[in-house]
Amino acid sequence: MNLRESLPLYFVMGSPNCEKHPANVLEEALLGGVTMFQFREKGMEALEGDAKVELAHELQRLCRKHGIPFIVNDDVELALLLNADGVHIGQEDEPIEKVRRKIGNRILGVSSHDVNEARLAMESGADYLGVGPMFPTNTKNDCREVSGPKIIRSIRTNGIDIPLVGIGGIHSRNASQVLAAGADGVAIISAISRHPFLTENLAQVVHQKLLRL
Ligand code: TZP
Ligand code: MG
Repeated sequence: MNLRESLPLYFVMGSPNCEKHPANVLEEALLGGVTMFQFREKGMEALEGDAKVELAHELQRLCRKHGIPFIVNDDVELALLLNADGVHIGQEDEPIEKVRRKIGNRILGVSSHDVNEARLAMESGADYLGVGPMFPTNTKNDCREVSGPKIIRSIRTNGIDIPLVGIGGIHSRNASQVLAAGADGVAIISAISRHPFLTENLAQVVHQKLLRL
């Protein structure tokens, strides 16, 4: 499947983001229409070791059942162990080329905060970019300054045309601004993990906006 088609509603989550069991949260979100999933087990009381592997495996099975890609945040060994569909890394993680050598042709996503980082990531072989934070968020405490959807517009006007999602503080009432700026989709943690039963609203907003573009 074409990667761009997997990006419209990209759900990112780990157990610290959930108020009930992550598998129940993901299942509800999948029924609501998420198109790709990233396992991001980070922050307070994040699981480690076998417990992390087991949860990842359980969530991967749900993604397989629903036919959507399963991406692992920043843990190449786990991604290879589970034969995940891809890996997402940040600017502070292992270099892009090194990760690419390890994961072969699996999907590689890279967080980028400005035009330079986006260009470098593209030239180094990223398959898609996560750009943000779009809006204020409480989910990530070491977040950079809010760049807003305008940073996506400037990435696009600078000729960087690889698949890209916005991330940070996105919900059903502001998602369309991110898509209008040139994103292929929105990456969301809390607006889904804390309200998975509302995912269908978000899916509707996203698909309507993308179809009209
Ligand atoms: N990277 C930039 S902002 C962010 C990440 C992982 C957090 C997004 O979480 P939320 O709850 O969708 O604002
Ligand atoms: Mg990281």
